[in-house]
Amino acid sequence: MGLLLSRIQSALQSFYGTEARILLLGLDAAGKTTLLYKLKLNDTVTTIPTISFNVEKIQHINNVSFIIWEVAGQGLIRGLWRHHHPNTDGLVFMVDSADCTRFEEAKSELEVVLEAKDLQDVPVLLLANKQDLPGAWPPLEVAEKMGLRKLRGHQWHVQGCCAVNGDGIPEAMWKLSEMVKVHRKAQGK
Ligand SMILES: Nc1nc2c(ncn2[C@@H]2O[C@H](COP(=O)(O)OP(=O)(O)OP(=O)(O)O)[C@@H](O)[C@H]2O)c(=O)[nH]1
Ligand SMILES: [Mg+2]
Repeated sequence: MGLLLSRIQSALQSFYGTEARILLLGLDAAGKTTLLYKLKLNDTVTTIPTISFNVEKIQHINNVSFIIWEVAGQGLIRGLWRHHHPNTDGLVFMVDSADCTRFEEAKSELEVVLEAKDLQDVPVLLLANKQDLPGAWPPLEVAEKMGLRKLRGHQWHVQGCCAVNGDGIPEAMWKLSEMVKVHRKAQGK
């Protein structure tokens, strides 16, 4: 009976698509809000630092719709991140690729996030943002600095992007949708 139900559920999912809950984290000023509203409105909005969180539903990309939770990145309020961990299907971690002075801080925060019990196995998309700025580090080097090359037990992908003009975002979201599907399947969902 359980097998039958799960087959019906996966048939319905391929018809209606999957809904994925995505956690969008990163240090303050990495570009998270800019990305969220680029995705939602296809527009570049003027942002102010997020105080708590923003949440938006992004319609189907590759048959997956995303509920994206952007949680504030400022130091004192990073403690909020853990309240958003449960039921996450994918983690997007955003880094300002042009600010190498904060790579170490970003790496430490990512390590803490990846240790969380609720986030074991979740796919990780590293967005090496602000590739338009002079001196931006190449995506693979940002991944190296974030320690992702040594990450085990998670699917991961790094994508260079510019949240302001949208470069790299479609490719990133497509890859995220693929990783979420693999993750869901592995969980038998
Ligand atoms: N040049 C450039 N600037 C960017 C890019 N993405 C974001 N920014 C700018 O970076 C600044 C911070 O962007 P936000 O989107 O507010 O950053 P955030 O990660 O949401 O920050 P918090 O909400 O404080 O955690 C803004 O001035 C954006 O316009 C990018 O790809 N290139
Ligand atoms: Mg923000």
